[in-house]
Amino acid sequence: MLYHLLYPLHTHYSFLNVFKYISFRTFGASITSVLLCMLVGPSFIRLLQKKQIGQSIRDDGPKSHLIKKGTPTMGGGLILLAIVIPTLFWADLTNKNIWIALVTTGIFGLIGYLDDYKKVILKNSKGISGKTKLVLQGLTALGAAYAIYVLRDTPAVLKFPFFKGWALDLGWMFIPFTVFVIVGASNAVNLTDGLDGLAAGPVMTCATTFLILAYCAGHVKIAEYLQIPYIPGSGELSIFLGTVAASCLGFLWFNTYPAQVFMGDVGSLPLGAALGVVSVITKNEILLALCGGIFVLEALSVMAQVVSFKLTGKRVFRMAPIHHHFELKGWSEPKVIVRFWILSILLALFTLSTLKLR
Ligand code: 57M
Repeated sequence: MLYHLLYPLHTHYSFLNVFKYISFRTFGASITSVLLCMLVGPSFIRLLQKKQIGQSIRDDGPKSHLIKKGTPTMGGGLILLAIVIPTLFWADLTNKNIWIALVTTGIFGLIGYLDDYKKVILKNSKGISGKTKLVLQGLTALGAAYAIYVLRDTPAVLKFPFFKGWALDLGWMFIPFTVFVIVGASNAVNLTDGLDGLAAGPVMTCATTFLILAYCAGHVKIAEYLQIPYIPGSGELSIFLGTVAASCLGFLWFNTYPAQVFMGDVGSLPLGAALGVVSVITKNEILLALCGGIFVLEALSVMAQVVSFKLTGKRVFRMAPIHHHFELKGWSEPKVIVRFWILSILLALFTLSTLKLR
């Protein structure tokens, strides 16, 4: 909105020319997002406490989690506010990528809200059924995939890091592949959100990494120099990703160990979907799996545990997802969290290095 209101005035007030720059508006949106979280956070948490929106704790989990009973949850509503409002405020609202990312994130947030509402407020521990959740996520991702496919400016190909010349033409397979990426990313972040700040940290590093990737892909000269696909209009996604990273940073102020609030599905599902949809628009699906390696590890640990238990009756891990395995090995919760953050930062740095490695 600011872009549309103030940039046209640069002919009269030259300093307003700064609103033309994506970099400036990304910083503006990010700072707005963090401040929104920090300022609104305390009253948001008090509201959750007043409405008794507290986490119930399964008794089959790590015993150390029982103390967390009643911790306010659904704090993801604050994250969504800190993404949507600053993006609407600072981004170019004629940019189709901004709307695809915002609408997808918003609908996944609604799906998460419905699940949390049923679990926490209606006290139905199952929430909405796994099948219903998957169908709603699939339909939303299908809409996003169709919009990206129809509105794309470049061929629907899968790009590979390190092999810049390679491009796999997906054709109509682009649609189901995109659905898999968005739904997979959303649920992987959801599974990861099982320790204080364990999801927010890696989402922050991934969003920051993709902010840089989106900026490069949207800049014709930089894209040419780095030999990556030039995706017209993808640079504007840096503003959206800046709010995703900044909202996680702001939320982490309250979600860090010992957490005052959990994000709930209303936070974890849209955060994963946001990373998924941006990775498809910028043709970096494989880099998402690399940068989001923590999410991949968490999801694979569950798959391995369930398959192994079903086939052999034996567990691969002491408990899945893998963060619980380390807890049961005797690592303190902060130790598990910070070590996963360290791995996430290393994966982000390696992901960025692929821009130059070819
Ligand atoms: C998402 N939710 C946390 C919180 C958060 C198939 C199976 C692997 C599914 C999985 C599952 O239920 N996943 C759901 C993870 C939950 O967090 C809430 O959920 C939101 C995210 N969706 O925002 O509202 C618990 O996580 C802890 N937590 C924190 N700090 C945070 O900042 O401490 C969350 C955020 C919270 C709190 O304790 O209650 C979760 O873990 O459920 N199931 C599991 O992950 C369970 N594992 C399991 O069953 N493993 C089995 C098989 C099926 C793989 C096995 O290993 O044999 C574990 N989770 C729980 N109890 N709660 C272990 C049992």
